[in-house]
Amino acid sequence: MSLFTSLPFLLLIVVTASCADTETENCENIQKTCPVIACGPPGINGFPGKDGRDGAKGEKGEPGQGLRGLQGPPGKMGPQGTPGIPGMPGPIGQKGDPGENMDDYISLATSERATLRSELNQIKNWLIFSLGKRVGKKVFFTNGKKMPFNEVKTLCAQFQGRVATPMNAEENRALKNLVTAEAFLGITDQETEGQFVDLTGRRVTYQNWNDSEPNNVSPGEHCVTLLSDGTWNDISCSASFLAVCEFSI
Ligand SMILES: *[C@@H]1O[C@H](CO)[C@@H](O)[C@H](O)[C@H]1NC(C)=O
Ligand SMILES: [Ca+2]
Ligand SMILES: [Ca+2]
Repeated sequence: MSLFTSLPFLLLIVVTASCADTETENCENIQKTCPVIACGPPGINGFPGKDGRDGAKGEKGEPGQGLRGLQGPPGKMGPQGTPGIPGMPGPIGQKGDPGENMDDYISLATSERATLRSELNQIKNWLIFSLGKRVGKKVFFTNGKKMPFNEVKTLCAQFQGRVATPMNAEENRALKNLVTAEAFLGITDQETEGQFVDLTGRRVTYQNWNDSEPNNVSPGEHCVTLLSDGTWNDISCSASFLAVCEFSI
């Protein structure tokens, strides 16, 4: 609202304030105090002026003092959410402490070894019971086949054994009880006629020849067999007899 347009309204306020003592007061008194204004009948009210400017914003009021209501019951549970993506793997942990006592492992290994040895011995016993003959720390096995002496040597070597070589009467008896046919022994006089050695070249100290053996029948007999009564005979190495091997146990 401009100053000019508001001037008549301001003047009117001044007049009203100055002449507000009594409504019925005579205009002569007004003339004395308001010489500028001509005396006449009062004018009719003008139109209301335009709205004034907005005043300055007031201060924030005090918070209201109404009573707070009681908390309501919990709402219904919502639907289950979808599972999140798996997290990243965590860092590798520190190396753990060493085992409490190495002796535990050693004693475990020792007991396992004892168990294995025991089971292995049991299996050896089954084999000897059904197939072989044990005498001292030696066991005799035969495959029941007949072949020349060189083949018997090769066969026994293939199985980490040796051609059966009785070293005393007990071993000779065990061997005789095993076989059911004439069998080669690991004894020859191939190197020196009449000088019988085992397959390591040692002179044999135990011998059990049949009557009038060894006779080295022409053209020469340089191998030895065990006869059915347990006595020995010198014979040709190229003839075929039962293969029997001996193994250490
Ligand atoms: C042992 O030799 C004797 C006499 O030479 C012979 O009669 C006998 O049959 C031989 N024993 C065996 C088991 O061959
Ligand atoms: Ca001979
Ligand atoms: Ca002979």
